[in-house]
Amino acid sequence: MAYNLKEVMTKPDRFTSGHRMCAGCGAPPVARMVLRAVKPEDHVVVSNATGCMEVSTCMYPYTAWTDSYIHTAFENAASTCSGAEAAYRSMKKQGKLPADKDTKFITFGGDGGTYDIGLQALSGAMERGHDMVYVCYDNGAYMNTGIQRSSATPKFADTTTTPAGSVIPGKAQCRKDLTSIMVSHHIPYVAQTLCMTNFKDLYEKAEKAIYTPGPAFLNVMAPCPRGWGYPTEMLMQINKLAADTCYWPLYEVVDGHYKINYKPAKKLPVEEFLKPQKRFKHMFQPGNEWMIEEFQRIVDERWQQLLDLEKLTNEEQA
Ligand SMILES: Cc1ncc(C[n+]2csc(CCOP(=O)(O)OP(=O)(O)O)c2C)c(N)n1
Ligand code: SF4
Ligand SMILES: [Mg+2]
Repeated sequence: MAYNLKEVMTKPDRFTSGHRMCAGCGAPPVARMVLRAVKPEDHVVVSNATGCMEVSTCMYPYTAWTDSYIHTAFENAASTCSGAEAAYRSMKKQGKLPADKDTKFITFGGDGGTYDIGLQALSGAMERGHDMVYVCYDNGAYMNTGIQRSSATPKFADTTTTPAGSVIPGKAQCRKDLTSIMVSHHIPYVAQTLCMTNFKDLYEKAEKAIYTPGPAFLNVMAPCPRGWGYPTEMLMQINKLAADTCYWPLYEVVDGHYKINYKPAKKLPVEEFLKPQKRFKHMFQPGNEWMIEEFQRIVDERWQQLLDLEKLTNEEQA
């Protein structure tokens, strides 16, 4: 059925308002739209790694989650989810749970909890083939504890552990390409997305991830106004600029075949994405033009690689 935002918005909120995440934060719409993709009759077990999303949404005795919810430590969010999935499967076999009731297993983790600390658990759960979805909301730093760099932080970003100044130009290393790492696990569904175009891309990818049997991984860019330094009302513009500059390409990999879901009619220079963000302010100082040039080169190379992969993996199929 064609995507219809009005219909999607009438579905019950499984991630409710009243949470304490900041205004202009990119993470709450991710959780809300992913869970909207669950059929109303299905039940969900959510496992959530510690981080902004966890600490701000379930402050006892309140919770923003209407499904079963497990707060897990940083390093084992995926193991917790895969363990719950295995337990449900076993209980169904033993007749302890109704065979006709469908439960979906979804993990939410930040980039620190996913790219870095929980990577081993994530890799294991995906490789073992559990029927679950892992959603990384990537805000490019350990935001909850004060904006420390992670392996998802882009090169040159100013963070509290990579302060841009006369000694270093912000983060020295390139960001890890976790989506590619997950593709290398040869799981049925891997996708990268963000909130734009009335949430269509995110919703449709969440639906595919949740209803494709076996493991699936979604990497969702989720800007943070505190750590990125943009005005709160710019959230959706920042998302759009990330896609239009090809900084954050929207693509999916189904059984090894790449599909780029959004090819901007006019690919914008990456400055357009960098400029509204204070974490990249130093890149616009006279003498630092080389930083923007290098950032652009990295973005262009990765975009070209994706175009090549799309061509290559679909030629093979033809
Ligand atoms: C093993 C461990 N190390 C450190 C912490 C402290 N800690 C809690 S949340 C957090 C940052 C989480 O970063 P990320 O996963 O990117 O989520 P975000 O806060 O950015 O949403 C840290 C370092 C912890 N809870 N457990
Ligand atoms: S600090 Fe950033 S990631 Fe955390 S709730 Fe606020 S805006 Fe969201
Ligand atoms: Mg983070």
